[in-house]
Amino acid sequence: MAFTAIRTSTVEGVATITLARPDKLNAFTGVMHAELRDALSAAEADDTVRCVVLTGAGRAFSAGQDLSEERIRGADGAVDFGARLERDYNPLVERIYAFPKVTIAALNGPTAGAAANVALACDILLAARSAYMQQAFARIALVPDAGGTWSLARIVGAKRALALMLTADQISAAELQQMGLVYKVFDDAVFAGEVTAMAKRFAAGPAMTYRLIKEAARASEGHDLKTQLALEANLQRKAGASEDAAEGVAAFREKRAPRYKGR
Ligand code: LHQ
Repeated sequence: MAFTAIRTSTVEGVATITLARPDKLNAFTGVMHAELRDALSAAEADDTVRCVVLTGAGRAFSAGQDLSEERIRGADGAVDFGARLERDYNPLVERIYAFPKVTIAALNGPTAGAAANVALACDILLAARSAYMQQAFARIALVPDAGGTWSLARIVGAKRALALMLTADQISAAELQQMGLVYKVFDDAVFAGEVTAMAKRFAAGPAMTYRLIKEAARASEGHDLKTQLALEANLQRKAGASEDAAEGVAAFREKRAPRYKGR
């Protein structure tokens, strides 16, 4: 596929999708969204892909919506930002959130506006030490979107989430880690290598079990304990019957590394 706003590569089970408009800090456009949809479909359909990494080219992850892109207008001719969300961001966030393979957002630099909340839809966020995240919306008199008003509070608590959204402060990688928004921070010089190492770990892991773990984690958002316990029993039944679980237990007994097949 010939992309213009992103780049993709697949190496050893890891599909890397790179937002690639570095001159504009990888700001999102309609074209970028369309290409992301194609790239995610390709990564989902390719059985050899076990892990997807989303990152940015150049010095930023992404500065969010491209503020110079032509605006969508409603039937009355008025600018309609809601239409942009409904057309592009909302489906993207839902798609990433429910993606059946492990997703990593690799924050290589500034991560602002909608880009921050697209990243938060990924399973694991890794950050370069120089990276920061900014719920930049209020600075330009906009409301946080792309799921931020939902996900932030669930991760950092309601009060901190509201402060992040109202202040639009730039939050350093170290603070992001303290707040639980980012799982690990690596020095810039080793960041790319560390991201690849973690992605490869997932690519060599039990893919079906990862899918079930994600299903359990996502479903828990709306469940009480009793419902979740029942779901866990069902998912464990599936995982326990998998070839990978038999291999995992055998490898443990034989004191060797497991060789997972993803089923
Ligand atoms: C940009 C952008 C950008 C275009 C940097 N657009 N060019 C969703 C749907 C519908 C409607 C509206 O909103 C949304 C949600 C959103 O995401 S709204 C956008 C939220 N994002 C922002 O408000 C962040 C805007 N960017 C910034 O504040 C700064 O660029 C940050 C703080 C991220 C980085 O600052 P610097 O490191 O100083 O870089 P810079 O500002 O010099 O940017 C470099 C270039 O990238 C520059 O272009 P130029 O031609 O002058 O070199 C910027 O204009 C361009 N750029 N963000 N979002």
